[in-house]
Amino acid sequence: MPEAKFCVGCGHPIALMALNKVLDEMGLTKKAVLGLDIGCSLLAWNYLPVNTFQTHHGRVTPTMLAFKRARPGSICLAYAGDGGSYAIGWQSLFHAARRDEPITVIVINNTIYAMTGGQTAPTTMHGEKTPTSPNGYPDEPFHGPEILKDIVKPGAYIARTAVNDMAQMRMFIKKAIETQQAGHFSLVEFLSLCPVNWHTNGPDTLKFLEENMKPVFKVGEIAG
Ligand SMILES: Cc1ncc(C[n+]2csc(CCOP(=O)(O)OP(=O)(O)O)c2C)c(N)n1
Ligand code: SF4
Repeated sequence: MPEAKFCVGCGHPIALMALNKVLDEMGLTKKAVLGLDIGCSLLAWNYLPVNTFQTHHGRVTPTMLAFKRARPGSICLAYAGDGGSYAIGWQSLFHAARRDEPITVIVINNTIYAMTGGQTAPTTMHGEKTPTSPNGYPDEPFHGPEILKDIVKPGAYIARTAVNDMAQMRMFIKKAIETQQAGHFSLVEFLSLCPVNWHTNGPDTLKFLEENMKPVFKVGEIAG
């Protein structure tokens, strides 16, 4: 396993390890293609023993659905941050979900644009302080999975989990991949950790996830 490029305490590698475990258990490691968006997700390029494909910011969903059309037997995973998914990439993600494209989208929600220094994202919570909301973000956050629930077709699967619940992460990822195998769209959002931009120590990082994020972003199965 190559040396991790993620910061100490980051949530990305935890989500990726859960994904790796599920792919291994399902015997799909060789069939999987992990598409990476721009942002800290790109640090996964050589992290798992799966083929990866680097895309432009916000364009991982259309790229991976094109890959799926070209290679229907592959397991196509579009892996992106909340900024890449719900801001610049939202139009592509929304229409892929509406058309029931058989791919699996993985969204890492750390409530900010982490790679560029912690600026506000669509998921930034009311009152949250960031470099671009120093007095606290005045708006409400965007709930991508809940919006998609209303436009997906029967058979699609949408869920939200958190990186401090390994059993739930693995269960939801497995169901999402099975959904893709059955020919439908799936998305799992992961509530993640970014101690570097949150400026939190270990205990406070988990506290932010449990006490600030989980009451705002409810974990569980949302569609399917
Ligand atoms: C078209 C384009 N606009 C802006 C950027 C600059 N940029 C690089 S990473 C990033 C933020 C990524 O945030 P997010 O998608 O939430 O992922 P995270 O880093 O938090 O995992 C931005 C805006 C870019 N690379 N390309
Ligand atoms: S900046 Fe945040 S999201 Fe990016 S690698 Fe570091 S801890 Fe992880």
